[in-house]
Amino acid sequence: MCPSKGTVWIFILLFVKNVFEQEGFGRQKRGYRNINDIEVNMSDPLFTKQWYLINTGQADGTPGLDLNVAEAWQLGYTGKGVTIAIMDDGIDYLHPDLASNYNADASYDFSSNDPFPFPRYTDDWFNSHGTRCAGEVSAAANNNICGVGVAYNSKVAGIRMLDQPFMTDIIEASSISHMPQVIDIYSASWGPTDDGKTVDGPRELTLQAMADGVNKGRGGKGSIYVWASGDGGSYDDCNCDGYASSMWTISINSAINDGRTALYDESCSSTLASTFSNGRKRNPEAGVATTDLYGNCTLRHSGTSAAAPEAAGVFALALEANPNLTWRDMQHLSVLTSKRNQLHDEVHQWRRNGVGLEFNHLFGYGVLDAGGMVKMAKEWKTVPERFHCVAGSIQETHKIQSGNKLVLAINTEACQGKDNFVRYLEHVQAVVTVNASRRGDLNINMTSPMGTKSILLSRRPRDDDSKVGFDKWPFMTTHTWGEDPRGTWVLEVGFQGEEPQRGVLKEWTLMLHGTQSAPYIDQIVRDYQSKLAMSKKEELEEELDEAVERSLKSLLSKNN
Ligand SMILES: *[C@@H]1O[C@H](CO)[C@@H](O)[C@H](O)[C@H]1NC(C)=O
Ligand SMILES: *[C@@H]1O[C@H](CO)[C@@H](O)[C@H](O)[C@H]1NC(C)=O
Ligand SMILES: *[C@@H]1O[C@H](CO)[C@@H](O)[C@H](O)[C@H]1NC(C)=O
Ligand SMILES: *[C@@H]1O[C@H](CO)[C@@H](O)[C@H](O)[C@H]1NC(C)=O
Ligand SMILES: *[C@@H]1O[C@H](CO)[C@@H](O)[C@H](O)[C@H]1NC(C)=O
Ligand SMILES: [Ca+2]
Ligand SMILES: [Ca+2]
Ligand SMILES: [Ca+2]
Repeated sequence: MCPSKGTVWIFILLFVKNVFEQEGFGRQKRGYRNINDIEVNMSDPLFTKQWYLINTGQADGTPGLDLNVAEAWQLGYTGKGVTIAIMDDGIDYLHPDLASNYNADASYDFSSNDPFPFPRYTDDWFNSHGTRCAGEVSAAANNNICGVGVAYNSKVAGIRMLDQPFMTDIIEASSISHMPQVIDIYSASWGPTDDGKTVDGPRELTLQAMADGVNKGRGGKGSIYVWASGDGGSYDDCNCDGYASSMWTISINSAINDGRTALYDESCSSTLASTFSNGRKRNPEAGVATTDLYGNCTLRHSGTSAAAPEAAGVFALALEANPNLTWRDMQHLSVLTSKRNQLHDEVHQWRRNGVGLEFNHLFGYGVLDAGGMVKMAKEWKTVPERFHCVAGSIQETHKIQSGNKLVLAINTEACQGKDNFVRYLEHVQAVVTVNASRRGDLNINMTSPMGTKSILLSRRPRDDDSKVGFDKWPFMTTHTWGEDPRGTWVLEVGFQGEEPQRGVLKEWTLMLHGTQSAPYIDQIVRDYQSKLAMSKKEELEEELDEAVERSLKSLLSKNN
């Protein structure tokens, strides 16, 4: 009997994700290097305070809980040839730690329409955000000034766009589509108000700009949009933020230096991965050390704002390792190489999805691992073509009441037999129209045919909207990545909270996005594929074990 490609692939996925954790291999675990073996010596005074780069336990942190940049740097990747734009309140491009890496040609000021995105002065240094973010990505190394950027030889561009009386669709769209053949990565640490009651997202022009970016940017490989998941804390849900929850953005949450969630972290099913931000303790050195306005340095950058640029830096390292990576490759690499490490979320368990990928509702697939990412990026083959399937749609009205949740099912073949069959999932969207006497008390879960439950909407106690509800809102989940979408999807809609509520669901449309052919096989078992196809099940697993181990060895450990 010939095993299906699916079986092979599922097994490989399990293997890839577990290769660092399983016991019994005759080789060293990755990602658990001895801190004393890290031979990175920088003259920058803040370097040893940048625990998010190399965590040796500074500021009461957990040793080893970091971005593993040392490994990527040792392999020679420092961001050369990659440009990252910080879309923010400007950049102090005269800063001695930024000036040498500043890309003036790719910079612009959309807040005051000129080519100089210098921050506007205020007495309280309010407009320091962009400068701090820029330093995390591109601060120069070994120059005795401040610290070191994640991609310290990358170029940074300033796109000033947050500092005007109010935001417009045109400013957002212009920023997001600024020089897409020069800028590789756009980092955004902003979005709708984090008040726990806003439901908002990109408007028409910005949506179009994002779609154009991923389709046409970087010579068609797609602009990489990195987004902070938001600072609304447990009272907000980042799936109500249409920027963070977009499929075209990689949304990044944060962990603090001991692996816990930050108090301002929002959770949602669209977050892909995490990086680091400031601690809960008063210890000033538990913050994010970086450049600050007017040539200064700071130890106190914070928020998921601080997390997104770290991810942009890691992606710059990956792009240097392989400039061919598409916007989707970057998401696949994040899913495969991010680590649970020592992250802990007191509210949501870590779970495995139907193909064995470990995820968490707040941290996504875990913390980015720069070393793991560049090694995999180097050997990466672009994932197969992406397809889109409307798996089903329920458009009758259904009542919802407290104490009596609504359960709906869509049974789907995922467009099998048609050109747009989706067999291996990437993103899944549930487009929902629902109203409620109190929107904030609504909660919505969706379970995939392989049994993975995504929390699409959690209770938001401050949201007392009773009129608008959600109008064709695309709730997104990344949790079912790699799964086979064929079968029955279940949507559960209910109320949580003290007062009895009622509402009406008017639409649930299930949209599947992903590939028809299996990704990764080329990368991992290309030499063994034909042989494997002829093997029997048990032999298959044994052989695959060896094959994968050999391939992975060359793929992942070549440089050790
Ligand atoms: C780092 O480099 C400096 C100057 O080159 C040297 O004095 C110092 O001993 C080095 N430190 C380590 C840990 O290698
Ligand atoms: C910032 O730098 C300026 C000189 O570049 C210095 O005068 C000032 O004291 C610094 N401010 C802080 C808060 O460190
Ligand atoms: C990128 O693509 C080009 C053209 O397809 C190929 O020649 C090159 O080897 C690729 N580079 C990497 C690092 O995969
Ligand atoms: C929800 O929509 C239904 C049908 O359009 C309407 O009858 C009901 O009054 C609405 N409920 C709320 C809370 O807005
Ligand atoms: C959704 O899942 C959460 C977490 O497991 C649970 O607390 C909640 O009751 C569920 N809601 C519905 C409507 O099933
Ligand atoms: Ca420096
Ligand atoms: Ca938010
Ligand atoms: Ca996103």
